[in-house]
Amino acid sequence: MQRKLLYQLKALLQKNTALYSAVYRLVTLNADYLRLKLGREKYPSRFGGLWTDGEGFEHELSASLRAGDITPDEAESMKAFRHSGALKIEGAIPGSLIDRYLGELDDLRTRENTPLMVTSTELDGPIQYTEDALTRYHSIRTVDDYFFLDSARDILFNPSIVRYLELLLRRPAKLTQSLNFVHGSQQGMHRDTAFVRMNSPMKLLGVWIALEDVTEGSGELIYFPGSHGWEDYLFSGRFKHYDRDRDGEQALDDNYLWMYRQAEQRGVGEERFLPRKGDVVIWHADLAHGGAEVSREGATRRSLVGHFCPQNVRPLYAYYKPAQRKVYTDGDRRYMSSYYRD
Ligand SMILES: O=C(O)CCC(=O)C(=O)O
Repeated sequence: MQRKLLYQLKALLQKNTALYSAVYRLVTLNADYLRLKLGREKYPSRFGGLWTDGEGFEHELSASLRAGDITPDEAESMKAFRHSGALKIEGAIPGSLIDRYLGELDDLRTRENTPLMVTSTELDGPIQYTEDALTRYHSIRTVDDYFFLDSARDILFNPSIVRYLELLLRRPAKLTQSLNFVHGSQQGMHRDTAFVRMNSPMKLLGVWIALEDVTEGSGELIYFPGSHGWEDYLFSGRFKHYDRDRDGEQALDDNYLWMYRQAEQRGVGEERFLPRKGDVVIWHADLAHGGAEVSREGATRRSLVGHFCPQNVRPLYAYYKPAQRKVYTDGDRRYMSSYYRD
């Protein structure tokens, strides 16, 4: 009921973009983001960024090295991330943990009345997991299985991942969503800032974990290196995130074509991620990425993606689905979900 009212109010406000924008800013206000917007820290994007994007990067990195807060190897990784928008960690997750997770996930999926939900670009909203759904819909993914499975949390909060998340975010990280794929997503090139919406849009990181060796033709992850540094793409001339009701379907195609035009103009080619089981890539909120075409029919590409933000940032679903605002804890791990609650 509360949600229906919120949606009606939103639809009404969206008729006036300037008014909607003002109300949106007020409702989703984030102190950290406000500080960024007031310009005390300088970033290429008008929506702020991570410290690795900032003007003071070299200076801050040297200070961290001097203070012993970061190792020389980690400092090199920060430089690589600033440059390319991606950071790879080889062999981060033990195979035995992945096998335990896949086994537990299978048990949960096949349980009568499984609580697990799946989403697809072809569906309007989440539906209950069925084996049939996994092959019937395009880009199907099981969402937020960490809500039920310790093993999923053990993977997503693996110490090597958490260390890099916290180096990049400079705060404890909060998990807000996960996607488990059996097959390649074949998702078009996009920036997460368009769809994984936060009240500080650039304070977001994607973590992609290979659950098996990934081979060419299986719909491998592709990305445009350095695209996190390209200019902002504005939906409805103002917003960093996409909203179907506000921006319309055409905006998605325009955004997709813009990405390829940018790459062409800048002479940037697609990079393919062909990891071994247990390898991880962490990407920047604005890195253009997607899933390549599956050219070998039936090939699997088992993977798990997590989207993280710092603890002082909120995903937008906390506003339009207030019942999903709760932050859960498991030791020092923090997570939320837009699909499930206790
Ligand atoms: O795994 C993929 O193919 C793409 C995943 C993705 O785009 C995302 O999680 O943002």
